Amino acid sequence: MIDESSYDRRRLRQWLAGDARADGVTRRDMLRLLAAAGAGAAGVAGIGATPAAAEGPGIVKPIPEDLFTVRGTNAETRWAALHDTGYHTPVDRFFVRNHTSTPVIDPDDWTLRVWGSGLHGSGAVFGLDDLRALPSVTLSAFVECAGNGRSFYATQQAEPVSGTPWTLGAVGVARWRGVPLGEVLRRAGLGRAAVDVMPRGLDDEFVSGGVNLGRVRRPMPVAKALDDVLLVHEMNGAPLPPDHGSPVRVLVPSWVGIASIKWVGDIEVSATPLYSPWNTDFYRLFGASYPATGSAPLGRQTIKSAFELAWNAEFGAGRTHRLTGRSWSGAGGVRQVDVSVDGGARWRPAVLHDAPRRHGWVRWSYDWTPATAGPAELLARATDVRGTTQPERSVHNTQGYLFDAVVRHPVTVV
Ligand SMILES: Nc1nc2c(c(=O)[nH]1)N[C@H]1C(S)=C(S)[C@@H](COP(=O)(O)O)O[C@H]1N2
Ligand SMILES: [Mo]
Repeated sequence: MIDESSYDRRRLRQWLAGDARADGVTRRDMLRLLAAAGAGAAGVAGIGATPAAAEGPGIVKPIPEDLFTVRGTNAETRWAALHDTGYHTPVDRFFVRNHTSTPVIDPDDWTLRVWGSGLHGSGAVFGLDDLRALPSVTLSAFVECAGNGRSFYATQQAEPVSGTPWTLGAVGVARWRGVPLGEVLRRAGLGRAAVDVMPRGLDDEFVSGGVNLGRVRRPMPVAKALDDVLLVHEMNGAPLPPDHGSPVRVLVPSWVGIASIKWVGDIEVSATPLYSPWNTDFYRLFGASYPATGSAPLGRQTIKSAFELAWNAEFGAGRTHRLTGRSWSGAGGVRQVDVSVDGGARWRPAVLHDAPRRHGWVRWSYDWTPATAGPAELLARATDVRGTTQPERSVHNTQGYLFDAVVRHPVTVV
């Protein structure tokens, strides 16, 4: 297990000593981080700039209205569209989160360069065939945006947040196949001095608030890179599709989606700590409940539940309806789900259709016979294998990350 706050403090000490690199990170961010390392120092409580709006989503696959809600450059899965699907989310309804747009990369031209001061020699270059020739493993895991559920900070808690106003559809579970990142790093000459590993995407540079932040990239500690991270070339038994990172993406199981860099083109392995805007300005928690200088960079996802239902779905009174949904947690599998059909007054257990699964979700169902016509609120509350239960309220952060509270799902009984 990586202790992220001690990791962060160590990096800051190294940066102070002139040992850390931070290309594309502003002086303001570094000052904020340095203040975070000191006890109670005043800092700038910054809100990361919101990604620039695009004219339309640069997404390659069809994104029909019955399956997706378009949000800027992104497409959110409609939960009702998952109702009749199996454990894995089909590609035709898997959410897409793009900082810019999907690049179309010829797999024959693609290479992965592994380089940096954390290697013995000059590094290595892998083509797709080289990568596929290495031993691959298969893993079912969710990819979920750190901001999934963000809109409920505003709608349920009356708290403003910045960023894409996702409901609960910025998550999907796929069957990924790929090569352990550790295998590739070792073949590239991983040295004992390596501390950080930073994959970078081949998509366009990301411009935010008029500032070019460069290509999407985010460092992770070398211990995490060697643990369970994959370089994925297949999704649900087929070559990785363009929108999900073709030909190769990183998969960091159970971590916030930004860690799983798509269209990876190079990986820096560094003997000195690395920073990028994606672990300084973005993907940290800022707000009244956090140090003025922000939390440690986000790692694991939180716990959530969703009904496989449209908002304001209609149900006939006096008949029995089988409600279905899914719950998941970045801290291990979900072991129990309780449902309330009366706005949270009484709770009864749902029937689970999957055993708790690390990195995955559990499907569940609940039979409901509404007696009288009128509006109702359905609630689902998960408990994971560590005993963590979804709270009634989420602790606010300015960028609306890691929403974990029970969502109140409005329906109408007719
Ligand atoms: N190169 C690159 N990688 C990226 C992104 C991106 O815009 N560019 N978006 C990240 C974010 S914020 C998320 S939530 C996931 C989304 O993965 P998906 O589009 O396959 O669902 O990809 C991550 N990897
Ligand atoms: Mo994300």
